[in-house]
Amino acid sequence: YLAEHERKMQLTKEEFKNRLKRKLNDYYEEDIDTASTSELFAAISAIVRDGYAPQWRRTRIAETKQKEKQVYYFSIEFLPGTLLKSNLLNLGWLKTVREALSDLGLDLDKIAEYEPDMALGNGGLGRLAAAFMDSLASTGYTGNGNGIRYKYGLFKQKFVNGYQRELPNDWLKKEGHWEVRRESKSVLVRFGGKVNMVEDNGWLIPQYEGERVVRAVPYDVAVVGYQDGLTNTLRLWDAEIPPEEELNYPTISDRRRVEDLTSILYPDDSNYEGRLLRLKQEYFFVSAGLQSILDYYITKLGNKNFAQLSDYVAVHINDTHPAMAIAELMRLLVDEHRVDWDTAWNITQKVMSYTNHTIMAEAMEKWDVNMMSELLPRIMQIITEIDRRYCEGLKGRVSDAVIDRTRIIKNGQVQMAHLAIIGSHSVNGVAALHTQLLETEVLKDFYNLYPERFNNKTNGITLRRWLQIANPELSDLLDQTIGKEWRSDSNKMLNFEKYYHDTKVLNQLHEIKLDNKKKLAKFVKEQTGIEIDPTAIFDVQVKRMHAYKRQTLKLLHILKLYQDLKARIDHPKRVIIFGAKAAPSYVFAKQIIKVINETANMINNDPDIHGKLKVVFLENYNVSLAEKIIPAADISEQISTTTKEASGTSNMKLMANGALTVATMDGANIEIKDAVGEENIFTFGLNKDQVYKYYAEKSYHPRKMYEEDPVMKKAVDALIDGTVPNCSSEGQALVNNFLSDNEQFLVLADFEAYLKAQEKVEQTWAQKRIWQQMSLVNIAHSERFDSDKTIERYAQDIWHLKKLKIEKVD
Ligand code: 26V
Repeated sequence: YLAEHERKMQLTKEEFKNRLKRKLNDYYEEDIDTASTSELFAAISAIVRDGYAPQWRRTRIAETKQKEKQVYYFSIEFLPGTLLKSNLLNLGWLKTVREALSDLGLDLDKIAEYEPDMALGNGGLGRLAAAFMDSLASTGYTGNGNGIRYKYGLFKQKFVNGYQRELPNDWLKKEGHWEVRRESKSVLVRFGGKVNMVEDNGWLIPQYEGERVVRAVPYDVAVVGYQDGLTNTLRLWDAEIPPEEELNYPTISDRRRVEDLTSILYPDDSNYEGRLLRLKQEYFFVSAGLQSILDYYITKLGNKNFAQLSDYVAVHINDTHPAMAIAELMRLLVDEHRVDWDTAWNITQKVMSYTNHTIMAEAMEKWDVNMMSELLPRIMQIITEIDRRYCEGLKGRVSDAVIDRTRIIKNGQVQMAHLAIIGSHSVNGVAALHTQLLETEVLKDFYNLYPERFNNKTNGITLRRWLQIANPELSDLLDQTIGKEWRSDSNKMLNFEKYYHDTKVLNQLHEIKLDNKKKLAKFVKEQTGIEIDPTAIFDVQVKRMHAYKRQTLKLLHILKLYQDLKARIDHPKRVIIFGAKAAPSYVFAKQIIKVINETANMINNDPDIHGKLKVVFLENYNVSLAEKIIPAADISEQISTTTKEASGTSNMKLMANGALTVATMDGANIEIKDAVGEENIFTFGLNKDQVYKYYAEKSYHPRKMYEEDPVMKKAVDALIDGTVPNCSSEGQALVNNFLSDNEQFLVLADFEAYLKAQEKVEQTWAQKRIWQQMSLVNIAHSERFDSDKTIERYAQDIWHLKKLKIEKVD
């Protein structure tokens, strides 16, 4: 193993070149000048793995020695993107390696492009989990990720005739993986069969009959902390047939069923479907994770006293998907380790904490009791008992109606959010407004019962990725102005505000943005053939395609601009850039994609408007594409219906890169406004009370708005009067939706206010200096959304962690 100082000091360019030569030779019998990009990538990633190996080992040793409490972040999604550059950055090697490669006539960025995104997540929730992994290691806390090693990541999106097509994302096929298979840490997970309770020494224990046993094999990915951070572990589980059970899986389809367990990531993040395979996945990774935690507790920590478990272990439930952890921990404690129920329940509540990521009713998980009884008979018994005791405990203390509304099992379904709240000591929302809505609306009954459990933890982002890696030019400017300390201490970014009147810095900001826009323009040209002008306003909306996020409001704005330009009403040059995947089964979201693509095609090819407006919908939005788009954005579109976006995180990334936000007062947008001040953001639209008033009074009548507002009418009509070609049925579907009294997202209600906000954008754009000043303020204040800070708050308030001390080794 390399010693610490060796790791840091001795990776000179020469040493790196030697190691590269050696690896290429050992692995492929190639030289640097004959190696392919994939071979170079594999060799460099191997050097990086060697680089963090000693630190990874030392972190593990320190953990067992110091026995500090550890958090296990249970999440059905982790979305790290690519790891080469972030591992290099965190090791402190990025600059050296970039320069060494450049000496050899090689380009690190080109080689890094080879790496497939680790896209084991849909969007915000999975990306947040990855950010938290990075921040835990970087701030010095031992945190472990626990999830699923999906064979196929989130689907690859293609457009064919403007329609979304989904292709498999076979990310494991490529070379140079970061993961390490740890077969010795495998555990067994049981499904189905019958359970009989039998007495054993006065203890009722379950006897299983005819159940299926699956082997969970962990693949560990190192999470390298920044500079002197720790190297933690993201443990992803794969399902295999246990060698000793081979005979019980005689047919191909039997075997296939085991493989299927970890084969696909469900690509829907908005609509709950009670699919059996999903339930299997949830139990699979939860059970495997908890078993390995208890194994570690018993063997490594040498502890059999489970009453102290919460002094050593925190388990975090990321949305409801892992909520079965509560029942599974009860099962392990009561059945396997013979802890009495009350003690076990006490331990479980102290160990577990839960984050809610959405208030959308259609995304709330509820499992059918029959399905669960069949797949997980013992777990269902345990949940039934938890529910029985919950109801009994409240009887006479609160009204029957409250008990009925909050209990876990109702109408033949298991309410997973209720299980998560009842079985844990902390429930948090992901932005101030979201938490407030949980307390006063969505989870009001629970808040009345357990106010002390509720708390807010506004989301954050890894500035390391979104600034240091994605925007090296801006990072350099920060170095030159405020010094380098911001890279490890984001508070220092506030000092950037001191340059508010510094013309030179403001101009540099402008130049950097222009440069990033040129790069993106080149990429857009290569990808789509569309020419875009880097001096135009780059107006960006990147996030999942969803009705509540209202890409449709942006679409209506585009149509209005187009109609103006056709009528010789001038506007500043603008390029609208979308990136968004739709869930494959989400028909309306796919219709929006088709209509936007046809609108783009029409506008981009209309000579009448002299290229003053362009619309670019880039395929396959993912973390890597985000790293290209976000540094080039002038405008950040955050236009969800107020109350619907729990937090949002693209808003934070765009802000950090100097884009100005156009926003409804939803999610974390409110906190962005608080940070930068009203004068440095463009806000608009209905507030939460107005939104709830429409719902309560059923007073939303969009057709009237449409009839009375000729500008709105004209923009909406463009979708059905033949203006936008080749999408009459999809256009009609959008219009029917806009005009329905049941349209929940109130698109037309915000139309006029949105246009006004966009007019203000245009006026500000004309005042270049003011624009740069606003941009500067946004960059400076993005420090507030550093996920290192978010993680400190989780560590203090929820998990009660202490930092690990890593001994320096010579
Ligand atoms: C939900 C569901 C519900 C139906 C079953 C499948 C499934 C899969 C994933 C999800 C997660 C959706 C929740 C989510 O991603 N929420 C987003 O979380 C971000 C991080 O907290 C937050 O910034 C976004 O506002 C919120 O939409």
